[in-house]
Amino acid sequence: MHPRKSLFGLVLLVSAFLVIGSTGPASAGMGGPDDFGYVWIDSDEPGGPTYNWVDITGRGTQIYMSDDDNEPITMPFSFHFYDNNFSGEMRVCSNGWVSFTSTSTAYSNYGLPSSNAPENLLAAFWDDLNPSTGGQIWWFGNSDSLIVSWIEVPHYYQTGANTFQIILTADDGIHYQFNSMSDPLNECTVGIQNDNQTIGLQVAYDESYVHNQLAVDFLLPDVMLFCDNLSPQFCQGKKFYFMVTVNNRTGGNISGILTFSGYTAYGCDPANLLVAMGRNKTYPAGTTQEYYMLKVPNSAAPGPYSASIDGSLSGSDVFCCMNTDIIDCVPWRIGDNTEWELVQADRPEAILPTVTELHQNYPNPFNATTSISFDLAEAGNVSLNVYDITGRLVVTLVDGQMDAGSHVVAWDASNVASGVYFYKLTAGDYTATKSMNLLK
Ligand SMILES: [Ca+2]
Ligand SMILES: [Ca+2]
Repeated sequence: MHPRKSLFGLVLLVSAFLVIGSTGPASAGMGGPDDFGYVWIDSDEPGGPTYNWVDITGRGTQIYMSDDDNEPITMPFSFHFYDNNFSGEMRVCSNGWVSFTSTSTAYSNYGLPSSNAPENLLAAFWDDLNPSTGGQIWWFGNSDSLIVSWIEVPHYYQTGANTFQIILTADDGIHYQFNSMSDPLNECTVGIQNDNQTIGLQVAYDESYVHNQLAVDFLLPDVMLFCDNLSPQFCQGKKFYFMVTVNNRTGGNISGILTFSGYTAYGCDPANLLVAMGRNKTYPAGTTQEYYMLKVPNSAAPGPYSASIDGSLSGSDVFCCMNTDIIDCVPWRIGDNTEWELVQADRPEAILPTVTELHQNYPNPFNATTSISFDLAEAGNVSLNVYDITGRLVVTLVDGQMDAGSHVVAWDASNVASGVYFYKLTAGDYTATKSMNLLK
């Protein structure tokens, strides 16, 4: 199962995260994602980075630092980190961290994320270090990489000697390497944090993790899914708008089945699942944005609800969750909508389906709710009926005028027996019938 998170309140909501590999608790050598999508993996983990110390002493520039000092260095390339693209100057703090912006000299380390920790933070070994009593700090930059190395820098209380480095690469790679480290090793923070100090990825905080000849990489996976709730609340019988953003960095198309779900509580907890509608999706390389509307049935009681998008795109599991409220809107237009329905929303440049087509229901077999999707090339009178194996009409799901576009209708079959059922779409001259299997 995907971890589920309840992240936001009632106003404009943004939530995204992506899960790669194991989705259970982080093992010792990998972790994340954070709420932006960064994950980390170390050289002790299969598939992790290789430790390969880069010696820049004598090749780069020494930074002469006092205790609790912060000095600028020059970035040789721009660097994308969380929501920002940084260039120009960045900052080095003597206490084992760098930042794209912070001139703090913080020596007391915190877990991440934290409003007490510097913003835009890359903390390799954030602890109270003191280069005024020993060791050296160097930096080096070229078109490929920017490296900051602490060489035999002791703790504040003049014990030990710590040699480690932070390497940023021009392709937005983040690497920490630990060459030779000294006790105490369980009083530091290792991790990263974003600009407003609300999202961070903690590798270690005041625990024994760092050891000699260790490398840690931070990665932003190739496929990310974001969902943005565009409606602060939705009304019974009305529409709930949201935007889906897919960031595909694979260089090619990605495909999979995404399931759009609604829940009867905050947090997108599967235990509160109300309706789920699967859609086959393909996204090209780059960023794709789609607008959707979820039509809420008149019967939905006011209260907290959530919606999610869940699935796998070319092997990468994706998930995002939106919380919202259903409220009793005034005036309430009775009859506006009686079923949950997912529609890819109109945009001025929206491309409507060129053919009318009935799709296979999803899931199938099912117990006891399934979704039937169909495309309408033009607006018109539409009926969608469900029949049992003897041809008897079981239920009419749609009977009336519908807009052109893609439509999804849910059927709750909890009141009928297991068996094969047929659903028939009639739209203008188009008719099609498909079968589905109810298994209780
Ligand atoms: Ca210090
Ligand atoms: Ca400490």
